[in-house]
Amino acid sequence: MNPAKAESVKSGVAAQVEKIVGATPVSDIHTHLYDPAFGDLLLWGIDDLLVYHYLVAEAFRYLDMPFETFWKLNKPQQADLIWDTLFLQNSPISEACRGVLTTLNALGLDAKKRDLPALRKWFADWKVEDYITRCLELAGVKAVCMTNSPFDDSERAVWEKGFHRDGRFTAALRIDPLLAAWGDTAPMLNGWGYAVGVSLTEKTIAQVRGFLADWTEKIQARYLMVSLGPDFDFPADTFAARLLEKAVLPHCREFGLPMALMLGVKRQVNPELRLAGDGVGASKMTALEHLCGRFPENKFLVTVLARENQHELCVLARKFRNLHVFGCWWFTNVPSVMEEMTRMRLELIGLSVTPQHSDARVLDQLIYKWQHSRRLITRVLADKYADLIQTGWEPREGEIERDVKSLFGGAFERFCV
Ligand code: RAT
Ligand code: ZN
Repeated sequence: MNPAKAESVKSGVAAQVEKIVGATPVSDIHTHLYDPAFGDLLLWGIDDLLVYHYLVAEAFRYLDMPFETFWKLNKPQQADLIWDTLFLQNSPISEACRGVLTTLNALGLDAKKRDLPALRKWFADWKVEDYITRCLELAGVKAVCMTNSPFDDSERAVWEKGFHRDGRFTAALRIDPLLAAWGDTAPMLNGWGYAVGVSLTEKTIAQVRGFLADWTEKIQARYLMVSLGPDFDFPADTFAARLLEKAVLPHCREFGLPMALMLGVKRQVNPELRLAGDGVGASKMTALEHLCGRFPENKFLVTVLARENQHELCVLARKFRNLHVFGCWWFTNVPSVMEEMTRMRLELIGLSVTPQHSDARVLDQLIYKWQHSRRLITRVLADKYADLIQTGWEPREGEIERDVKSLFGGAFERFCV
């Protein structure tokens, strides 16, 4: 192909990629959103957008008030303070601040007036059912997977009572306390009728499996999930490693479900920040190597928090087909790191990856998380196709559509079956 022709094919393909990425609905495989039947647990609206823990952490970069004073404020007061600190006293440059503005803009609101009371008034007129549909539409999201913890009292009560499911919200069974704090969790299981002891006898393991089976069925879990700290190792003589091996992975095999491992979170580095107080540390990727190698019948959905673990994760995915890499999680969900990760993943494992999940905690965040991600994925994909065009290969429109569908949920679905 002569250079002029190549350039024109590249720009044609770039336009197609932009159109297709914009129009392809995504299945958001990890969020902290809830089916509307959970009532107030589903967060939405301007105050919840502003008190998002990503913004709380950023506001304390500037505030000098004691943490306790902040936590004593009610939600609108906290939101006022964050708005003032991060949007008025300083320009809202960070990714989480920018996200609020992207969201408001997409909703047709004029944030540059800097009129928080007017924004509040606009949100107050919405009914949650309509607002869910509006946000999903604007975000181009067809389904969201919740994070469902039987260890959360308010959430458990709703499941136990039973409710009519909204088909757009699927479930994932989150089991952090089981693996990370067995000493505290065993008495809870006892209280719920599962006769476990602290030591992991056969009987206790059977009871833990009974608990997992009951909750998997109750919530119709699509997968199980846990976040683990940088110190997690496997094999190891720890409750986490032994429970994973003896109870959780056999359960996943029995039910044909993947196990999601979210690796590298250092919980409560600064407890005074509460939910905003977690940090990051590099994980031992050999633990994952051993898990994938020792349990070929298990499927592992994996995201890692530390930037320095990303390359090793991609290389492991080249070795183990029971490993599916997903998402730019939390501190990696910023354009500079996401760009690097997305390029690296496509270069090392092609389209057999789910490049992003939203991790939205507030419904409206779906809008910005997916607008920002789509923009970045468009750029990276168009670049990758341009490299192919340089070789004389020409991607066809139907092929681009197929590829984008894979990235937006298709590859995940195929991995799960
Ligand atoms: O990104 C977040 O909102 C974090 O607080 C975590 O919830 C993390 O995503 C997790 O699932 O542990
Ligand atoms: Zn999360």
